[in-house]
Parts: sequence; structure tokens; C-alpha cells
Amino acid sequence: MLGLLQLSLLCLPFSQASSLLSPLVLHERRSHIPSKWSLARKHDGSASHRLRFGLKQSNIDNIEEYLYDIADPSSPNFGKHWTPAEVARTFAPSSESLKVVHEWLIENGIPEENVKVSSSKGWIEVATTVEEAEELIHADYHVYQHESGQEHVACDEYYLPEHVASHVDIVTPSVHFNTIVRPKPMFRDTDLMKSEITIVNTTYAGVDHCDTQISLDCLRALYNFHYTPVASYLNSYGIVEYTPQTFNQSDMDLFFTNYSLPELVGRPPFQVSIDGGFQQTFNQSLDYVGESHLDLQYGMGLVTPKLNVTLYQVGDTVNPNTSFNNFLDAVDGSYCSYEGGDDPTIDAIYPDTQPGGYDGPPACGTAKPASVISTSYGYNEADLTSFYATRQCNEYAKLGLLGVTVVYSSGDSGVAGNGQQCLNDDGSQSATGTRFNPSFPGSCPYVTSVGATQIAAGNSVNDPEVAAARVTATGAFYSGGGFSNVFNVPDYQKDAVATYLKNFKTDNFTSAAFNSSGDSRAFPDLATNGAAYVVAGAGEFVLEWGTSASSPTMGAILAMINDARLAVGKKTIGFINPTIYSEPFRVAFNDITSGGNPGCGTEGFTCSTGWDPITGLGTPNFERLKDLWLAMP
Ligand SMILES: *[C@@H]1O[C@H](CO)[C@@H](O)[C@H](O)[C@H]1NC(C)=O
Ligand SMILES: *[C@@H]1O[C@H](CO)[C@@H](O)[C@H](O)[C@H]1NC(C)=O
Ligand SMILES: *[C@@H]1O[C@H](CO)[C@@H](O)[C@H](O)[C@H]1NC(C)=O
Ligand SMILES: *[C@@H]1O[C@H](CO)[C@@H](O)[C@H](O)[C@H]1NC(C)=O
Ligand SMILES: *[C@@H]1O[C@H](CO)[C@@H](O)[C@H](O)[C@H]1NC(C)=O
Ligand SMILES: *[C@@H]1O[C@H](CO)[C@@H](O)[C@H](O)[C@H]1NC(C)=O
Ligand SMILES: *[C@@H]1O[C@H](CO)[C@@H](O)[C@H](O)[C@H]1NC(C)=O
Ligand SMILES: CC(=O)N[C@H]1CO[C@H](CO)[C@@H](O)[C@@H]1O
Repeated sequence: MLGLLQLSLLCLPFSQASSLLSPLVLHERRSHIPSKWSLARKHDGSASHRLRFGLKQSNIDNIEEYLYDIADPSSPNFGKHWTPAEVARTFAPSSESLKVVHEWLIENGIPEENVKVSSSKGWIEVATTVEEAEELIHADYHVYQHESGQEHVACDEYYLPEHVASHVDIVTPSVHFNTIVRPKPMFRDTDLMKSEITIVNTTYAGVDHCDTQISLDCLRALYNFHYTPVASYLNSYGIVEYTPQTFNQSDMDLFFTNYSLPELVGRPPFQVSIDGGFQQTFNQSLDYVGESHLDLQYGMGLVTPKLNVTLYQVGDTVNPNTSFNNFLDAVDGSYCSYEGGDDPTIDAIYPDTQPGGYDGPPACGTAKPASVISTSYGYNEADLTSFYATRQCNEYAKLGLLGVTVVYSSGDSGVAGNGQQCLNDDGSQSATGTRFNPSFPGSCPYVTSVGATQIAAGNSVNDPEVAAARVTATGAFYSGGGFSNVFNVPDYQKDAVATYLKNFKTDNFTSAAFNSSGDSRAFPDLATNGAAYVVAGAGEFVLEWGTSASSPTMGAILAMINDARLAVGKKTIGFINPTIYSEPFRVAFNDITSGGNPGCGTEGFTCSTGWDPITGLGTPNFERLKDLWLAMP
């Protein structure tokens, strides 16, 4: 034993007993530096460094099984949602995890007083130096610089002893880079929006102009969606917006006046402020209201004045890092941790000490999740590490366990990512990359990802829709869709995806452009119209395009199905994916068989009979969905 110890001492740069007994294992590795960042220098070894260990949640490996147990229509426990307390209890990190990591730190010479455990017991924070941290986790820290001049500390990879690794989810700072949630509004970016804004001089009632202007009437006709809620006191529909996106009540009133919903005039959504979120008034130009107005005018209009829509307004006006984790912390107190639950290199950390920043406590379990939650923002999956994405994705599964339906837009750049970025062979992103670039959270198997369709020019609401496509002088919009590079194919879509891949023809690109194994999560799941929505903003009516429009529309339809079920004493529909892919539900979708989603120098995928990675299962037929769901327990 002693001999082994000495021998090992020679081979390893550190000398603690438990590390010797337990081999080092690679915990996380990054294959490339994200675009717009470059290596600046080796980090100063004596600089102080706060290392955070996110502990593994108990039972997290079973989460898929738990979710399907209540969400698979063939399960005897279908619809038996969990309580928040059951979720918290089931996944809380074990005291064993806390003990193992803590002991390992002490054995490695970290003074007890430098180790801090978060109140949620989910995180351990260690005050150390760069040099000590490098020894502890076998990392090499460098300083990276963004083209904006911003600096960031990161390593390429790090290791943990095997007996510790199984208790740790994530270590920060490490391989993760700062990434900002970019809105996925109607256009790819604000410059394009300004130069190509389409002002509407005449709005129409009825359905005669739906190929050039989508209105509430058009959507109702397209999706057989004429429903007045009767159980609003039991129901809820939430829309998430990230500040500085804001709404302007006078524009909202303009919209609801023109579309004959006088009850909504002067009536704002029910606002839940998260981490200082509020309706900023410093700038309400189209750039700053375009997303919020699209989501709210259609979300509120479609569920009618009889259901109050909840607006989750997240973040202050100065912190650019506010992201999905900040929202998730607010709706699930067990996900957050006051002393640094979120990744400070990705998420906003509150209190925010910048001038004008939100200096209150971070929202943690302060907001109640609505039964359906729609979000029209997204990352490229490649912006994040798989650890970060998986941790967040599991959180969506927990919302599913609670009976919440989470819908996300699937992206607006076809098979490319935000900003037309594609993947290079090494996993980095650039406009010249040749591999497709899936979006996140759309690629998480526990959300419902919504793509976009449109009415072909000259067609009416009675004709089959096609995949959305808009090409302008300076850019293009196509429905986001494809195959994840992080998540495995979930059971519910295995057959649908296999059928698609069997018939898939590589006309314009090879299967090397994406994971064509049939083993990776494919998206979107569904689609609704995302073309030429008439939106009131900055005192005018304009047209907006994007899966940003599709998500709140789909959310409204699902919220009304909840109403119908709640009215007869049934539960909310919760995580819908296993249900919508099931055979009986086939008739409830209008299959989209025309169009595609170009990107990355290719024509992208092509719509086909059955599920496809542009429009998913198709667009909804509300009446059929309602009847099917009403027939379920
Ligand atoms: C609306 O009117 C403006 C100004 O009169 C004009 O520039 C624009 O082309 C018109 N839009 C449409 C869709 O006709
Ligand atoms: C909106 O409605 C008002 C009042 O009915 C009307 O005067 C106006 O022309 C409408 N605006 C558009 C763009 O149709
Ligand atoms: C508001 O933002 C737009 C860009 O979207 C900019 O052109 C305009 O000057 C800003 N207005 C104010 C008052 O800051
Ligand atoms: C919706 O909000 C309005 C105004 O705050 C309120 O009067 C009404 O009772 C609410 N309706 C429901 C169904 O909660
Ligand atoms: C946003 O994240 C970056 C990178 O981690 C960080 O340098 C910056 O200070 C953060 N911004 C704020 C306002 O916290
Ligand atoms: C495709 O996805 C599966 C499941 O996630 C994975 O096991 C496989 O390695 C991936 N193939 C490639 C070429 O990335
Ligand atoms: C809200 O919109 C109206 C109409 O465009 C405009 O007059 C007003 O200035 C806007 N409010 C703010 C705070 O920008
Ligand atoms: C790889 C390849 O063949 N790409 C072609 C796909 O189709 C577009 C548009 O037709 C062409 O421009 C590409 O060269």
C-alpha cells in the first residue's frame, strides 16, 4: 500500500490518498473556442479563483422513466402529475454527494473555512487560487478575449477522481463560455428588421388575405380553433420575455382595437417580475417591442379576454446575460442556489451591481409556473456545453412532471443556427461551416419544439400550408429543424424519425452534415403558421415572421385544450410529446408535405409525408386534438 502510494506520487502532481485510490476521469472537455473569442494568455497562477462544484441530483438518471410514467398515454399512471415537493425531494442532491466532495476537498488541503455549501445543498464553493484549482481538477486556466474586448477565464478540460466525479454535475469556471440568449424574433437580426420592415396600411377582418397578412381570424380558421374558455379560474398560460424586450400598452390597445377585442384594450397581461424584470420605457422602438408584442398580441388574442395571460418578464435592462436558468430558478426553488446555482459565465447573477442593475435577491422559487409556457428565444446547441444543456433540459422534464407544457420556437435559420452560423468539423461555429447547427432548447427531448409554416401565395386558409420560407435582399427565414448533437432520440419519436430517415434522400448534402443515425433527438415536434403576422408596434402595424410567432400560437391552442379538460375535472395535458406522436393523434395534425429549410449552403431538409425535421408532425386541428384529449384520463 505504501509502495503504491509512493509510486503514484511520482506519477501524479498531487498526493492525496483518495485520489490515488480512485483514478482520474475526464469530466468535461471543450473541442474548440467559441467564435468571436481568442486565447489571450495563460491565467495568473496566484490570482484568486472561486471554484464551484454543482452536485449531482439524486435519481436524475431516472428522470426520463419518471416522466414517461405519467406522460405516456399507454401508462397506467398517465396524468398523475407530481407535486413540487415530490419533485424537490426526489432530485435533491444526496447528503452522500455533499460528504464525498467535501471530504475530497479537505483531503486535498483546502482549508475548511474556504469551503462553502449553498443553502440548497446543491453547490459547494471553494475559495482558492488559479494554481491550486489547476492542481485540484487537472486543468489549465487561460484568459480568453472576446472581440468586444471582454475577458473570460476558462480551461479546455478538467478531471475528477472517479469516486468524486459520480457526485458532481458540473464545475465552474471551467470549459463553459459566456453566451447570451439571443432572441429569435421575426428576423435574424435587428439590422435586417430595420431595413426590411413591412408597414401594413390596411388590416383586414376575416380570412380573405391570410396569404399576405396573418391575423387572429386567419389562425382560428387554419387550425379549426374557435373556443371560448370556461375554466379560466383553474387555468393559466404564461409567456416569457427577456428585458429589454418590453411592451407598450398604447400599441397593444391599437392592436386589440383594430381586431375587435375591446375587452383587452387597456388591460395589460398579468405581469410576474423575475430578477427585476419590468416594462422598460427608455426605448420602445420596434427592435425593443417586436418580440413581446408578437407574443402577447397573439397569445392574449387567441386565448380570448376570458383568460388572463401571465407575462414572465425576466431580467433588468443592463444585464445582457439573463437567460433561461434565471427563469427556471424562479419557477423551481430546488433548481437554484443563492450562492451561485447558475453558471456565472453564462447566466445573469443577481444582485447585479452595475449602475441601473437589479440589486435585489435572485428570484428563487418565487414564481408559479403556468400550465403552458411559451418562449420564443433560443441558443445554438453548440453555444453551450452538453453538461449545461443537459442540466437545463432535465429541468424541463421536472416541469413536465408537474404537469406543465413547455413550448419553444425551433429557430429561424433552417438547418443553420442563429446568425446563419454552421458547425465546423471541430465543433466550432462559422458562416462557412458545413455541418447543420441545431437550436436549444428545441433539441431538448423534454420540450415541445415548434416550427413554422405559411400559406403559399394566392392560397387560402383551406389549402394545405407549406413550410415557412422568406427570402429578402439581405437574408432569409426558414423553419429551424434538425438533429441534436447532444441528446439521444427519445422513445416517443423513434419510429417517426426512423421512417423519415429511411426515405431521406441526400440530394444536396450528405448525411455527414447531421447525425443521421436515428439515435439523436430530432426537432421540431409540431408547427404552426409563422409568416407575416400583423403586429402593432411603435404606433404602426408591421408584419413579422418567425417561429417566434409559431410558439405563442401553439401555446394558446394547448392552453385552450387544458381549459376543456379542466372544465370536466381532468388534469392539464402536461408534457405532450409522447401523446402527440402516438398513433391515435395522427389524425389531429395537418401533415405538411411541401417546402424545406435551407441553410449551411444546402437546400436543407425537405418536407415529407409524416414527421419531418422542418414542420414536425404538422399543424394542429384544435377540435380533433380537443376531442382526443378529452377522451383521455
Ligand atoms: C404603406 O404606406 C407606406 C407609406 O405610404 C408605403 O411606403 C408602403 O409601401 C405601404 N405598404 C404597403 C404594404 O403597401
Ligand atoms: C385600425 O382601426 C381604426 C379604427 O377602426 C381605423 O381607423 C384604422 O384605419 C385601422 N388601421 C388599419 C391599419 O387598418
Ligand atoms: C431606440 O433604438 C433604436 C434602435 O433599435 C435606435 O435607432 C433609436 O435611436 C433608439 N431610441 C432611443 C430614444 O434611444
Ligand atoms: C383577469 O384580470 C382582470 C383584470 O385584472 C380581472 O378583473 C379578472 O377577474 C381576471 N380574470 C380571471 C379569469 O382571472
Ligand atoms: C456577463 O457574463 C460575462 C462573461 O461571463 C461577464 O464577464 C460579465 O461581467 C457578465 N455581465 C454581467 C452584467 O454580469
Ligand atoms: C449520433 O447520435 C448518437 C446518439 O446521441 C450518438 O451515440 C452518436 O455518436 C452520434 N453520431 C455521430 C456521428 O455524432
Ligand atoms: C408607446 O407607443 C406610443 C405610440 O407609438 C408612443 O407615442 C409612446 O411614446 C410609446 N411609449 C414609450 C415609452 O415609448
Ligand atoms: C453541396 C451542394 O451541392 N450544395 C448545393 C445545394 O444547393 C444550393 C442551391 O441549389 C447550391 O447553391 C449548392 O451549391
